[in-house]
Amino acid sequence: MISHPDLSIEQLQEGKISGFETQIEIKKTTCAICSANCGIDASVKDGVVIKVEGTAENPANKGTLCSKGAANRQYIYHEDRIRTPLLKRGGKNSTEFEPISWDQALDIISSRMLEIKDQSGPESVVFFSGFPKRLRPFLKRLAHGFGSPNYCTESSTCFYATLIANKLNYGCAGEADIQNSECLLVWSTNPFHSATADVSNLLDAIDTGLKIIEVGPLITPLSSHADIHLRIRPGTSGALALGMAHVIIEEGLYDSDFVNHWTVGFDEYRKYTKQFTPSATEEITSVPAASIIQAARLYASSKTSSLMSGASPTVHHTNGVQNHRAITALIGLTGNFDRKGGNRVIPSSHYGFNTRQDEFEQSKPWSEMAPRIAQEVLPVWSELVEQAQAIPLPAQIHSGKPYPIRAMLAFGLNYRMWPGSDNMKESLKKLDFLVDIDLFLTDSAKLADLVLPACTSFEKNDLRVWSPNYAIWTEPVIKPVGESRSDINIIIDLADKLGLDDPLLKQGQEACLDWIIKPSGFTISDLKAAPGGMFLPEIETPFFQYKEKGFPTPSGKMEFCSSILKKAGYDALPKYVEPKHSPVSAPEMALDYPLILNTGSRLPMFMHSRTFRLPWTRALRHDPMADINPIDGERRDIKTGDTIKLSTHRSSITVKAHITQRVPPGVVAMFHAYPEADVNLLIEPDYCDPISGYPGFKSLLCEVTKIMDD
Ligand SMILES: Nc1nc2c(c(=O)[nH]1)N[C@H]1C(S)=C(S)[C@@H](COP(=O)(O)OP(=O)(O)OC[C@H]3O[C@@H](n4cnc5c(=O)[nH]c(N)nc54)[C@H](O)[C@@H]3O)O[C@H]1N2
Ligand SMILES: Nc1nc2c(c(=O)[nH]1)N[C@H]1C(S)=C(S)[C@@H](COP(=O)(O)OP(=O)(O)OC[C@H]3O[C@@H](n4cnc5c(=O)[nH]c(N)nc54)[C@H](O)[C@@H]3O)O[C@H]1N2
Ligand code: SF4
Ligand SMILES: [Mo]
Repeated sequence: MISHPDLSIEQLQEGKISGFETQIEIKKTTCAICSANCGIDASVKDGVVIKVEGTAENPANKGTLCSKGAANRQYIYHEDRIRTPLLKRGGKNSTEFEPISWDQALDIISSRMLEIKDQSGPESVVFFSGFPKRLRPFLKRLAHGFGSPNYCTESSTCFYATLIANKLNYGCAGEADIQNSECLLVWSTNPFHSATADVSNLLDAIDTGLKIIEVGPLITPLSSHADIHLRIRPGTSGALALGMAHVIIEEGLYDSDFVNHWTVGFDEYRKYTKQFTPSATEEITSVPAASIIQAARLYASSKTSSLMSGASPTVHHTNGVQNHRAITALIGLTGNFDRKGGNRVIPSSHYGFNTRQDEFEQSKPWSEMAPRIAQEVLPVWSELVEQAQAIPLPAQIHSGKPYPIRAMLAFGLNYRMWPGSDNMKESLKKLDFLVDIDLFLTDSAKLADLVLPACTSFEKNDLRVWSPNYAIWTEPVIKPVGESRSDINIIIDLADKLGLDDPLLKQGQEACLDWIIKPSGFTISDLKAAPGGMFLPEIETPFFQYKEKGFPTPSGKMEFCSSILKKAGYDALPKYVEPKHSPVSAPEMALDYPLILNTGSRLPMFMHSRTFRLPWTRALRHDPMADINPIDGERRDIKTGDTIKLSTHRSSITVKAHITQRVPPGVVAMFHAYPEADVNLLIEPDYCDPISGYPGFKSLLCEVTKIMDD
């Protein structure tokens, strides 16, 4: 059949148009460069992806792709892709590898892991997942089956600290019900850069009258749509939230019915907020008092208001959990918890609906395993998060206390994720056995004794569900590059080699997923019938669930004063303390390092460490650049493009200057994970929040100086 009679074969080929004439076939898959997992139409010819486009019928990305997604072919076929298992030759410091077979590799891994388990206990082996998400339930099950409590992930810097804050306040988290809201308080998240697929819905809601209050030091694409933008000094969110609460309480704008019936600790909280007058709050946060009052009134007196915050910017501070508690306390204070147009409670899992994921992954109770890494020093983390905290991992590797950590099986390890990344790198060299499974031979993979090749989303099966009810099961659209394999299949094969008697894992990925999603009422077979994805029956989640069941906190109510924090010896109220290193808390240090360093605010073309190597995305911002306000640039005679030294009291890196109003005066912003200018070298390994263990990536002290060309 001729599909395009008006075009010549040359034209069809040049346009990479699918059809009989060109032998180009469109196959459905997803992009896994970030967690949005946009639907992709991959044009495949002779087993090679020759073009990628967004899937039009996918309700999440609606046919669009971002700059990173458009560069997927450079990602899949990059020369750094690992093509076979690799065994290190010539000792720890060597970077020479020899290709070996999968059988040899899995034999070596299982025998070394079992030997170390025998000698030092299963807890001495760590199971780690970096940014990759979908393998996690399988990896945790493998860790617990092996007997190790030390399954940990990149979530040691992402999302869980906000979850902890929400659990302390409410026992659970509530998502912004934007479509039904009159006012949206966007507290430090920039979806235009970090979640591009979500932006069209947000813009639609703004078009139909949604009021926006944006909180954040940086100017973002949202700022031009915002009714109010509070350009806060980094690390002072807690004070701003308490200041808004002060206005709301003093002006009687709070929901007294909710507060009286459903909260504990309100009197202490009310008393505490008294000191956060608008002018005192301005003094701390740099936000004008009048704007604080205006924002508090708009948020509290709109008929419905919701709060949207990011997974990390409010908690990448040494005072992060308490800051985030203060922010989300505003939801309860104004009666916007679990109501239409407020913040609603929806089932949480990697799959977006009710599943048996928890049962699947926690295959052994904590009481039957050794304590997790840093369990004693982070009791609240250990009580509220069902995995180990990875940030203190290098400290335990170095000290061997309370027990030695000797081996690590890591999927997607990037030592530049850790504050004091050189310290993490050194600790990895001390391990007796390190395995890294990655797509690319990264600087971290080069430290491993054995490296295994993982494959991309284009080369494997995957289950993905977009909230609230669109799901896809993908088949591989091309053969795996080289001998690479899917992470989940690697885990399943390893479980077998390790002799784990796990009847579920033995049945393979599909059977495991079917077991996990059983409560949803659909199966993988159902999804196979719809290659581009399908709508599932929408689950009605009722509002005001707490009125039936109470809050899942120790008191059964929302806790302005947290009983869990009190028991663990922390402040029960969401008390504001300065970041450990700020111009206020460390004036001596600020003499030499007067600027505030804010690291890792997202740039649209970079995804942590992953897309620097892609020519298209790298070309959009070739050099590592620090954003500096014109006032600070002028004072130091620094112009855009100048080579500068960005320093903290710990270390310094060389970058280019980018003079921009995007950052307020006194603040320097720098993206993280650049291989040649790693900003995490500038941060102390223990510069962390005492409750969550999260690093203070977004508020510390620095200086920039021009490097004179010879
Ligand atoms: N392109 C791209 N997208 C990504 C990622 C990526 O690396 N690249 N990473 C993904 C991941 S893992 C995450 S966690 C999300 C994060 O994505 P977002 O939640 O959007 O977080 P950021 O971009 O770090 O910061 C958003 C805003 O927070 C504000 N902010 C920064 N510091 C402070 C502060 O100290 N106080 C206050 N109140 N506000 C502050 C700034 O104004 C900034 O614009 O992005 C995800 N999406
Ligand atoms: N200074 C500073 N540091 C930060 C942050 C910050 O804002 N500032 N943000 C923090 C946050 S929020 C996060 S989430 C972390 C991100 O933490 P990282 O884990 O460092 O994230 P990535 O660099 O995206 O991915 C890690 C590795 O996973 C590999 N990988 C990708 N896909 C796959 C796959 O399917 N399988 C396997 N096996 N490997 C894969 C990649 O190639 C890469 O080498 O960084 C944190 N670090
Ligand atoms: S937002 Fe971009 S990188 Fe993320 S999944 Fe979509 S296309 Fe891929
Ligand atoms: Mo993150």
